[in-house]
Amino acid sequence: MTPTALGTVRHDWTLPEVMSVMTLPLMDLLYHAQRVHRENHEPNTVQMSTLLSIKTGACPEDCAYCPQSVRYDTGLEREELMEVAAVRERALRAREAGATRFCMGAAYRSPKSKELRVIAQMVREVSALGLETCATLGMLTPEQACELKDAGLDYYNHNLDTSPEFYGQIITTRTYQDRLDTLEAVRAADIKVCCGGILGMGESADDRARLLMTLANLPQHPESVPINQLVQVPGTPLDGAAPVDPLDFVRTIAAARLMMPRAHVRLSAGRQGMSDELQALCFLAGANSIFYGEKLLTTGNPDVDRDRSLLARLGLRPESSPGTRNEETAA
Ligand code: SAM
Ligand code: DTB
Ligand code: SF4
Repeated sequence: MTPTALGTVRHDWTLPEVMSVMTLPLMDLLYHAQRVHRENHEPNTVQMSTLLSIKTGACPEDCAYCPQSVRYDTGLEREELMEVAAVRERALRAREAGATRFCMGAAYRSPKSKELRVIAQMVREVSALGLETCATLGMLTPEQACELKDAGLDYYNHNLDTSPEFYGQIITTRTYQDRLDTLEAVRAADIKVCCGGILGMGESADDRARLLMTLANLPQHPESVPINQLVQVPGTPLDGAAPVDPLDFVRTIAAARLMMPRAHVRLSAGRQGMSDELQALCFLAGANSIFYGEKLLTTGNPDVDRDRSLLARLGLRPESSPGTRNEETAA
C-alpha cells in the first residue's frame, strides 16, 4: 500500500495491510496520521464527553478487566439505578464544566424493559439540556434500540474490546457475535455507534491489528472509536497484566485514525496514568476526543483543572457541539 493511499474510507482491510501500517517507522506513521486527521477534522479541537455510572456493580458478566462484575471482589459498592432528577443534575454540572456529550453507563448484561423506560426518560431530560446523549447498557434488542432512538439518544457505546481471536480469554458470558448483533441493532435504529476496545490485557500486536480490522471492516465505520488503556483494578483477573508499551498505544491510535479517517478517536480510560507528553503524542496521532471529569464509571480520570491546563499547554480547544445546541450550551 502506498502511503498516499492511507486515509481513504475502506471496509476491506487485510491483516498484512493493517500490520504494515502499524509497523511503519513511527515518524512516518505520525506524519500520515496527522495529515489524514487534518483532511477530515478541524485541527486542534477535542470533543469532550462526561461519563456517569447510572447503575453500578453486581453485573452478572465475567469481563476479566471489569471492577463491576459480581464475580470479582473489588470492594466496589453496588448502587441501584439512579433517579432521573439526579442524573439530570449531574448532566447539568457536566455541561457547566464544558462537556458537550453526556454518557450514561449501566452495569447490565442487557437492560430489562422496566429499566429501559427509566433510562429513556433520562435521555430525554439530558437531551433537553442541549447535550449530546450517549448510553452504554450492554446488549440491546432491535426494539430496545428503537425505544432509545425515540427518546432522542444520539450515540450508543458498545465495545468489541479486543480481537475475535483473543476475546474468549477475556469474556465467556457473551460472544463476539452477540456484540456484533447489538451494534447492528443500534445502526438499524439510526443511532450513532461508539465502538472500540481496550489495550493492555495481554493481547498481541496481531490482536490489536485484528480489533482495528474488525472495526474498520464493519459495513459503516463507528462515528466514535474509544481506545482504552486497561485500568488495573485489584481483585479483577487482569490486575497485574503486563502494561502496553506507550508507543504501541500511540501506534494503535494512529492506525485507528488512518483506517477510520472520519471517526472521532477517543483517548479513553487510562489517561490518569499518562504523562501530558504521552497524551500529546496521542493527539498528534489523531485522537480528538476524551472523557472529561474526575471519574470514568468507577475509577479515576484526570480532574478538570489538570485537563484544562493540558489543553491550554497544547493549544487545543474543546469542540463545540453540533447545530444550535451550542447556543443553548453557551447561554
Ligand atoms: N455493561 C455494559 C457493557 O459492558 O457493554 C456497559 C458498561 S462497560 C463498563 C463499558 C466498557 O468499559 C467495556 O466494554 C470496556 O471496554 C470498558 N471498561 C470496563 N472496565 C474497564 C477497565 N478496567 N479499563 C478499561 N476499560 C474498561
Ligand atoms: C469506553 O470505551 N470506556 C468507558 C466508556 N466506554 C463507557 C468506560 C471506561 C471504564 C473504566 C473503568 C471504570 O471506571 O469502571
Ligand atoms: Fe458487566 Fe459491562 Fe463490566 Fe462486563 S464490562 S462486567 S458487562 S459492567
